[in-house]
Amino acid sequence: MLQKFFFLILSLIFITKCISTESDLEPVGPIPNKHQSAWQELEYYAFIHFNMNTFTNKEWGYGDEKPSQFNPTELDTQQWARVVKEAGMKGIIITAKHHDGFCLWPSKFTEHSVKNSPWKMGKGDLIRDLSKACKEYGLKFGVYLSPWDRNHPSYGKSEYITYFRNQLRELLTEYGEIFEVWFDGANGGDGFYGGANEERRVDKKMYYDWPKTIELVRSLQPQAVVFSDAGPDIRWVGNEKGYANETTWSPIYRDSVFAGMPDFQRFASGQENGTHWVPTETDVSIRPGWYYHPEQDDQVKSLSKLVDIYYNSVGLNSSLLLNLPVDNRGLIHENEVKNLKALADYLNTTFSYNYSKGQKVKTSSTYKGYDNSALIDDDKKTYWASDINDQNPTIEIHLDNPVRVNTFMIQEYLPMGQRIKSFYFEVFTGGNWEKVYEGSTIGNKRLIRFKTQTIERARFTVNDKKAQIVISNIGLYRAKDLDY
Ligand code: FUL
Repeated sequence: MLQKFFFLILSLIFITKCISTESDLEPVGPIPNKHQSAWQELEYYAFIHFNMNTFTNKEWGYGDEKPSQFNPTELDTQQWARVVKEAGMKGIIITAKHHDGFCLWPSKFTEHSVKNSPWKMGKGDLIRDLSKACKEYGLKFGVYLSPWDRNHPSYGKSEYITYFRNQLRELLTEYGEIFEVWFDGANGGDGFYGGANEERRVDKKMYYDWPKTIELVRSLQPQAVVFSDAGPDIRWVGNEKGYANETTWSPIYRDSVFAGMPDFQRFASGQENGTHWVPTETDVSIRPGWYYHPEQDDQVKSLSKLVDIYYNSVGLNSSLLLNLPVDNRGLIHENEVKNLKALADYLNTTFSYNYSKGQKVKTSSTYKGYDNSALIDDDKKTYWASDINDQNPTIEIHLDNPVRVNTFMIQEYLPMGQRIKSFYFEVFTGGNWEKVYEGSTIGNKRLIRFKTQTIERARFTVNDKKAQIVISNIGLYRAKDLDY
């Protein structure tokens, strides 16, 4: 009898232990490392394409340009930093060297640089000026270094890789902290190549020996995230139009992809069961070209287009790298300044007031102590989790008084992995629930737009998920109506 009793007690202890370890909240799939997490907070930052092409009015220089052609007369990196800061962007990535090989810093390893240009009588260093301006304005600073070099005589041979890494070392050791290193997937083709004037194709997967170059970045700037089509830290969104995919998984089977691979687009959505955390970055230019062309002065993207891009990048689990083609005076053009400011005002007005704050939030379940008050505390580090057995978790906002809104925001708590596979969103108005949106993934941030209306409640429901959901924040906003 006593034996049976002991056996029962032991079994009970064993079962309770199993349940409690099984039910502890654990990440699902890959998660961001600390540098990726810091990058994820930036959301919106500037690309600046300014280099030899600005003066030759081209998009891709052949590599035979003369340093004497680089001659900005009013170059002012302080103006760039000020405009970017006032636009609400968090940093700048500059084309230190584009495909034509001209360097914006006086590299020791080539004569094809600012040191042989009339600008500042060859004494200038644009990378230094810009890194200082960024520091002064509290902006992050990043570099684009084109792997393809249509000027260099050794491009295509192993000597060029040494040259490329020497340049990278200069950029990563002489200009302070770098937040992102940007490697373009476009490489190999015809060019000047020191006078050879020929076509040089490279094996995009093998030629650059990327793992070694990435090791170099890690050793010199461990906090920097490395962008290329395929990562390792951040991947390309798959187009240059400013639009992430409706389904955007941050995980990807990273080791099966490489920069410049011809069919990269098929990875644009990421993979639900990917093995590595490699979130997307959406790069798009504010004008049709990446570089400044005077004939495009009246083609700066409008406020409504920029808003649309913002919602479809930042609001679709991506970040927005918006390119500003600095003009041939060396300034961000007035037309850009105007539209960037309009976007900043629009976003500030929209997101400065969260209508769900201080309201009643009801959730279909709550896991352990992860209380749903965390959803409206505007703190990304606190979160609510649904119960393991809750198949279709819901979050409902009950408003004290009806409000006129048109935007819903929701964020998954990324240190627990990306979990939501599909959802829908409803509003309660005039005594009925109305479904206003159906979607798939969430990730860092999902912004949902719907017709401006007065609502009494709002409800987010999960259709399908990888595991119990873990959400850090939600929000309800009213954006000014625009014509799209
Ligand atoms: C592309 C380049 O070829 C363009 O010139 C531009 O720099 C863009 C950001 O990436 O692949």
